Amino acid sequence: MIKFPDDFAWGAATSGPQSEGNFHKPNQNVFDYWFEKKPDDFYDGVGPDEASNFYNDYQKDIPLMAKAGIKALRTSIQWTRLIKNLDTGEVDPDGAEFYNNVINCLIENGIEPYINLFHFDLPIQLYQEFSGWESKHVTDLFADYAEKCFELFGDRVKNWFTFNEPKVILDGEYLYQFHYPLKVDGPASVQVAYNLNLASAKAIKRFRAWKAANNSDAKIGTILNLTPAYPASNDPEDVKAAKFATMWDDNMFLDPAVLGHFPEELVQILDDAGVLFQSTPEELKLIADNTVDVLGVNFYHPERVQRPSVSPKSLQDWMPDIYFDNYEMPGRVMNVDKGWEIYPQTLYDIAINIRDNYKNIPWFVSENGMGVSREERFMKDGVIQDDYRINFIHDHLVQLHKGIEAGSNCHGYFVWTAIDCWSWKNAYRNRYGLIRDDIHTQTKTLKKSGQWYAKISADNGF
Ligand code: BGP
Repeated sequence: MIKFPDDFAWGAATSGPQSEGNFHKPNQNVFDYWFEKKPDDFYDGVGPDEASNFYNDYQKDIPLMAKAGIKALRTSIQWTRLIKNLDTGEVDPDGAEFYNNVINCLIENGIEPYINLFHFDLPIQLYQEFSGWESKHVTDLFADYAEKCFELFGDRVKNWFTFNEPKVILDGEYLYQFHYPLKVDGPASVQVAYNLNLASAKAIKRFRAWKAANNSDAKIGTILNLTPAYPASNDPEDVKAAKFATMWDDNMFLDPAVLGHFPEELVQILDDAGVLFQSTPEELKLIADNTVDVLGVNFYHPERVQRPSVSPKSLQDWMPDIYFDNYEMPGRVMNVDKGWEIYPQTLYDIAINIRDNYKNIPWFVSENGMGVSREERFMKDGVIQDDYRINFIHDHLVQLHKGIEAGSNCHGYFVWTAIDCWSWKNAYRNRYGLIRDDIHTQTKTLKKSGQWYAKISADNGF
């Protein structure tokens, strides 16, 4: 039997914009705005308006999550729901009441709230007025909003997170056009990466001040999607390409968050290319002084990399992928629906990397899961028979356990996701939940994986 540490958190993750639905929300985020303008950009023309109706259903949904063995839920507060006036920071009383109710309901059901402050959902107004994360002013507005959250909910929330997957903001919004504003601007993506690190550090600084004044024992962290790049061969050119990909994809956020500084080699490359971010010594000190207590790691698939096929383009066209090409490893195991490789061993490699190179900081798997389309195919007697998901989670947990046995300081595993939820451009194409949501009737039922998860959570292993 594989046993996890006694205090191991068996959790699940979701986010405000993907679960709540837009009921009574005073402001629009970039996705709400984009959907209103171009609904056809979204799978089946389905937007975030209803999502999984958590806003109306949380009192039913949360006990169901408890039934699936979920003892900690990571979700996010929506900036556009909590803050009514984005210029003055005035709180919306309905928004505050909703999050108070959700947090209380989680605690009453024995579920520890893990609260994240930003899950891709920039208020559109801040994009229109200030160009969003391109602006340092927005980093101050974010810190103001974060502080409001600590004040309102900090008496009960012990685990806070500043951002979910900041790297995806670069990819989606500034490089590969899958999130609004759908720009292609490599140099801007470098500044945005820096500003997101700065925003996180500013929020952490406010948190520490709030914590000291309130005698709190809460912790704060950030959530990164780590996709360590494996080189196609031992050839130095492939190894160099993989090294750059890991620095760009992972270390640009991981190093400042945990070590307090940007990777020197990456800074040099960006400087040589003439695209280094604008920084000040005061900001760099702020980042150095405000590293995280804990790290959340989202993991879905590894990255396979080889040397770039074309020589670097002119500086005007600077894009991070001029230094590497992605490559599909022959014989790889695939999740065909998602187009993602399945390679659980990476979780072990991540565990060892954190142990050896990142101060063995406390961390947890903040997302891991399997998205499958048309899951009704697997319905039998009203229950989705998702053995593929059980196998996926099982195999990742085996590798994670190996990492813990080797001394890595991992204290939890959160499945993406609790209840099938709306996914950005993909809407409901791929389902990830331990609990099925019939979106036509908003009926929610445990899948076979939910029943299995309840057992491993109760047994603290399998
Ligand atoms: C992560 C996000 C989640 C979730 C998940 C699944 O990157 O943090 O919000 O959506 O990926 O990916 P997708 O929904 O694109 O299938």
